[in-house]
Amino acid sequence: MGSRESKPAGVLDEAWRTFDWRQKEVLKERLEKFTPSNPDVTNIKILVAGQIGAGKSSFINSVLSVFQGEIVNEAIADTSSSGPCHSFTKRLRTYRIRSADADLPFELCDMKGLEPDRIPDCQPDDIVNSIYGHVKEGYKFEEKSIARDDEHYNQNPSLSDQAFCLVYVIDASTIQLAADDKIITKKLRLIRQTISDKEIPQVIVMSKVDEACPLVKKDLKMVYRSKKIKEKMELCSAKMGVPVSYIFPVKNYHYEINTNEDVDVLILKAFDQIVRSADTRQRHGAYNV
Ligand SMILES: Nc1nc2c(ncn2[C@@H]2O[C@H](COP(=O)(O)OP(=O)(O)O)[C@@H](O)[C@H]2O)c(=O)[nH]1
Ligand SMILES: [Mg+2]
Repeated sequence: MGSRESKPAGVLDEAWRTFDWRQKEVLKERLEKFTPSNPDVTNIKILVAGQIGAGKSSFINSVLSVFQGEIVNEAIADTSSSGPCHSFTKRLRTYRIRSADADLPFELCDMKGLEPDRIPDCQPDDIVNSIYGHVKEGYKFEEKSIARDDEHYNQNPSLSDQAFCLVYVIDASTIQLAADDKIITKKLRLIRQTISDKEIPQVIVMSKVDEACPLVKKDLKMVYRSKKIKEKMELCSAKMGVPVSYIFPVKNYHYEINTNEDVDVLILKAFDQIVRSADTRQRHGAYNV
């Protein structure tokens, strides 16, 4: 009361991150024209990790959708078609990003199996092996990690086989202020310890911002003015040890039948940062493993 316009509770006066909602075409075009700066590289591989249900498949679908200009459900179709009897079947799946008329030099790998207590489940070793490029597409993760004589074991991974950005998808609607540490499972911690000397960039995609804040659900543009989202980002940063500038809030496509400008631009902004981080790391050469 008293103010000219009543502002709903939880809305900050100023956006906590400056964001140009009209940059979609600029970002999209830049990514469509992108070529890896290391001439020995044909594509940039990005690993997408996170707990089951966090929104990994939806994020991959959303990136695919933005570039296709229509809703794509490749990654989700894969999970649902495996059916309940095969829900433990976890294969390494890679998704190639395509624009209207060409394949783009980006590959997204859906890393399944970071569920904290599920057995059989893939091993941290296998995820590390996937980062280093030792695991070939289609490999089925088992309880024990990949053997060196397995037909899917790649002895001599090229730069394009190795992943140069690790993306964690974290569900904004379930991050708690309480001292529960579930978002970093023991496995994730182990993986991070193992690769800590490799300087692999890490980007966090904070999904489901619509579910986390009703203001954002009503209007996605409120994402950078929502107090709740700001707090969740800070919490996420503290828990994961990743600077807030490497955390990107998104709403994934999950039930829509058409793409939408606001959803697209947030997805593109996250993806642009992922690609640029990966490219910078890749310029320094392969992991020596
Ligand atoms: N409201 C909302 N739901 C989402 C979002 N992203 C994913 N979901 C839903 O969350 C559930 C799990 O998503 P999924 O991509 O399969 O997670 P995954 O197990 O990490 O691959 C699905 O029911 C999705 O429809 C989002 O940004 N907003
Ligand atoms: Mg999935």
